[in-house]
Amino acid sequence: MKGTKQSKPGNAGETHQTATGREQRITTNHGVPVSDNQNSLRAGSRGPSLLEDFVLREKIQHFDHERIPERIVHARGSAAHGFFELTDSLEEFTRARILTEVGAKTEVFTRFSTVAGGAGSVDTPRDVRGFAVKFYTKEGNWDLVGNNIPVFFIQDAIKFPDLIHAVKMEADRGYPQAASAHDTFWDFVSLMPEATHMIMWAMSDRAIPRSYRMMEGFGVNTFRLLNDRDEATFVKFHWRPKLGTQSTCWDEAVKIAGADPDYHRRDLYEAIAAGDFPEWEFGVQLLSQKDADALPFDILDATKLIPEELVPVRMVGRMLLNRNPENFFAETEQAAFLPTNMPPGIDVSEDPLLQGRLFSYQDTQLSRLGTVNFHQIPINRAKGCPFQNLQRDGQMQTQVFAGRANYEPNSLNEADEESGPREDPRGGFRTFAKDLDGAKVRLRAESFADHYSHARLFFRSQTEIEQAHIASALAFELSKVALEHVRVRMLSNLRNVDETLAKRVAHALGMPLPTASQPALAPQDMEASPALRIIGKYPQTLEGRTIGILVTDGADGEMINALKTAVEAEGGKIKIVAPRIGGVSLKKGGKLKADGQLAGSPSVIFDAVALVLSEEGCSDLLDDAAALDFTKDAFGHLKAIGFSPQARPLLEKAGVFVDAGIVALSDDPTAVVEAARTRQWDREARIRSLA
Ligand code: HDE
Repeated sequence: MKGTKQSKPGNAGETHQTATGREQRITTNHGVPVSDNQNSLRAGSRGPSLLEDFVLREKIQHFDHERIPERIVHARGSAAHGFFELTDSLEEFTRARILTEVGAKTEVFTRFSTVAGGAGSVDTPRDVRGFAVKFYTKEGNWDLVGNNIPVFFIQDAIKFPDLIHAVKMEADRGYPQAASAHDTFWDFVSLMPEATHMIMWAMSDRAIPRSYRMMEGFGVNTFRLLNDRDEATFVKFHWRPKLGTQSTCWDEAVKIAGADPDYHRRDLYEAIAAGDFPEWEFGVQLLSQKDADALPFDILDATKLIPEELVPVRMVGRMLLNRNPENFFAETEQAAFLPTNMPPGIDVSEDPLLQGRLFSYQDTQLSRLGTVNFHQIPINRAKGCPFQNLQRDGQMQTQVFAGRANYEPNSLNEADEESGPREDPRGGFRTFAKDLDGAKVRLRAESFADHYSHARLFFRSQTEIEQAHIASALAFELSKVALEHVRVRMLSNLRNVDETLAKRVAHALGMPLPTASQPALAPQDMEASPALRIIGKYPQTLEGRTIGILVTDGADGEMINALKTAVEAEGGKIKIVAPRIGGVSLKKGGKLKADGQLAGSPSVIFDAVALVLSEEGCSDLLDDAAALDFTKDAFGHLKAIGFSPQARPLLEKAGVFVDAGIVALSDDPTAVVEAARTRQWDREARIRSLA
């Protein structure tokens, strides 16, 4: 039998030493050592493979089954480990120890996600973002499964499958992926006026975040806190990012999708790996039943928010994410978040959206993770408080429960046998004893009938720039809707939100303004809530921001160094972009390594840029579309641009005109730092026609 043995270089010995010095050899799943991981067993060196080869079969069979169904919503996500620390006790309102033990640190696992796209879709579509936190508390897991938008599209869980069917790729054609700009989504929401408030948020810059680290989080639904005396207080949960809430520009988000589909995933992973741990403050809005009754809307209706100006957000804790998962599948993919995971002292409200969620999340894990024992997967296991009950068996049971005590009550202890755990009437989870009466009905409460006041409140609370972005996003999305009657219906609804908004969108679409639709309840004007804005609120800092420096051969190394020092001193990062990945030769000699090659590192992936070019280098770049796009896009996306004097011709060819964000580096290479702390909002009206 002729043939040679194919083996991997460096793997010639019988065993392999790992980095930690442990001797390791490959085995089958059942522990049998494998002698050859390169060649399958075959009849002769060129003959067919043999069924007998259990090593090959096991390996391929495992591979064939390595995927599990992706989440039906929120399929694409990224997560990190960290901790939660309470800074202010809520003892008066709750007996949940996680909210009463000031200074105690509780492990968390937090997953951020998009909603509509599949697991392999891009990170930057216009979409809501999931913000799910699993707290491993001493009294069992608490999953606060929220979003980056405090309200929702629908009031009743029974409409959720319709909403998701409508937004996901259309049933016959299988597209568009991860996009709401299509017929079926707008058909559905235009027929569901209750969605209008959420539409305002989804069309705002909140739906195109700059980073997972720069998003607010909200529990959305109203929950209850229960104290020792079982007295209830309504609560809304909030997360506030330390870096402020920041967004991309729409054109930028679209281009990032091509330049780096993993933009948010990479950003989170790299920040944590570099020790820039993202942090959020944790806050609560607390309301008694009396407070709730005094509000002009129903707090059980998830399409409404409670303006902070009416009920302030009390900051009581913080969350720091400081460890990346070691295995994406085992941790991020297998994490199962359930709104029903609540420690004693936290309880649900009668919000009909939340009520449906209480069923769905537990249920969906059965098809996703395949077993009722998904709570035994390490990422889902209660850590602060090991679970013990009398549930037994089931697929993938990993625990070996000893003894006969799998039922209760029992008196096995009287025979000196293990008798198993017992209920805890005082310390265990208790439900708020809400008085209920009334007939069984399928009715939407009258207090849910106002569909436009909060949409109006949100729109009118925005800055002018943010209003223009909402109007433009509506015009963009509706322009992708081929069914004209859907566009008309949406415009009719918008007239109930704000007359000028409807006019602007109609004008941008080139359509006449239709008559307003008839609202179930006439919208009310509410006091504007500046807290709902983003612009003007985030901290002016380079923390979390990256400056891309485009360099060529002959670039001024001292200028680059001075800029680098200034940026890093403020907590920012720089990345060197060069025409070739090998880097460039500097003016005074020496090489500068590149972090990215120009064509693969467009300016959309940076927060600000600098062009540090030599005269010859600049002249070469004048005919390079990548260099022109780098410059033009940085300008178009309202970014600061620092430049060496030799870079002027490139700026001119790219159509850049001078404003506060265009900064010469010749006198002071650090001069661009101030402008790089934010976007140049004032530039926008001069370069883009917004609706
Ligand atoms: Fe979810 N949602 N949802 N949702 N949701 C899921 O559960 C559902 C809603 C949210 O990172 C699913 O484990 C219903 C609101 C997040 O793993 C599923 C309704 C909010 C995540 C499900 C809602 C959310 C999910 C799919 C209407 C903000 C990702 C996979 C009644 C408060 C969690 C899974 C993660 C995931 C059902 C509405 C947030 C199908 C029925 C409102 C962040 O069970």
